[in-house]
Amino acid sequence: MSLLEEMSEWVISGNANKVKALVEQALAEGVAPASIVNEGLIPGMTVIGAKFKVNEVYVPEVLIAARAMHAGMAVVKPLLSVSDTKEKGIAVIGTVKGDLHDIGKNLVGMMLEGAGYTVIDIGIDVPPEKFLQAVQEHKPQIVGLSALLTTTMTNMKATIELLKPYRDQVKIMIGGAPITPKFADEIGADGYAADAASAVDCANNLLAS
Ligand code: B12
Repeated sequence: MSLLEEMSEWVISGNANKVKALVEQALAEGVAPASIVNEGLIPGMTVIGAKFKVNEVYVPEVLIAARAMHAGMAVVKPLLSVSDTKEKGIAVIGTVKGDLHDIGKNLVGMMLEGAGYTVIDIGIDVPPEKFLQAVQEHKPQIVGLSALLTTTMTNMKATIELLKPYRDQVKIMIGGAPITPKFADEIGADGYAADAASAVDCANNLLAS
């Protein structure tokens, strides 16, 4: 098994120390930082995403794998030039106003990051105006809105309405336990995904469309 394949395996099994050590070893052996990310770290998260989608692994395993990936990223990130990674685009994500649930949103962020997106997480209880501000500041291609409460779902609609002037530049995807594809349609979102791995597919599809 090559060093990069071994790195992927340790991401999958969530061993942050091993991943960090292998990244350091790879750098010492002259492996390009971009190869470490694109051929070592991201493939590991991709496997975890696929397994999560079919219930072969669950939330804790995804969180542990993401932590291992981050341990490797922390070493290699300062050495990457912007053009080095297979940058997919910028995604701004947040949980809508009134809603404090962030476990699902964080998973979505990690999976997007694992898939090569630059993720700007603007947190929980985010009012529509703050999403607007983030769109103006970061110029993302994707905005992801999360809501876990039936009472806060309506704030997704308010956010989408406020982002109307930017709809030709940004695709909006939504998710959270109470969200349905029908609701996404009704409020004019571009996409919906039921879980974090599907969120990556959704973002990729939206950017390809
Ligand atoms: C953990 C939890 C909490 C924690 C949150 C901790 C945290 N840091 O997030 C705490 C204790 C703080 C909490 C508080 C409350 N909670 Co709560 N909570 C839950 C619980 C048990 C799990 C949610 C969770 O994390 N699931 C795991 C993650 C991985 O799943 P997920 O969030 O659905 O996310 C996945 C997908 O939905 C999707 N996704 C999520 N976001 C996005 C975004 C995008 C863009 C995309 C594409 C996809 C996507 O991908 C994710 C990963 O696969 C749920 C029950 C449940 N089964 O959902 C109740 C639940 C959501 N809570 C509920 C309630 C009522 C509350 C409170 C009002 C309780 C109270 N009386 O105080 C408060 C509200 C606080 C607030 N203002 O937000 C209700 C909501 C009922 C409703 N229909 O509105 C639920 C359903 C429990 C219940 N059966 O009554 N809660």
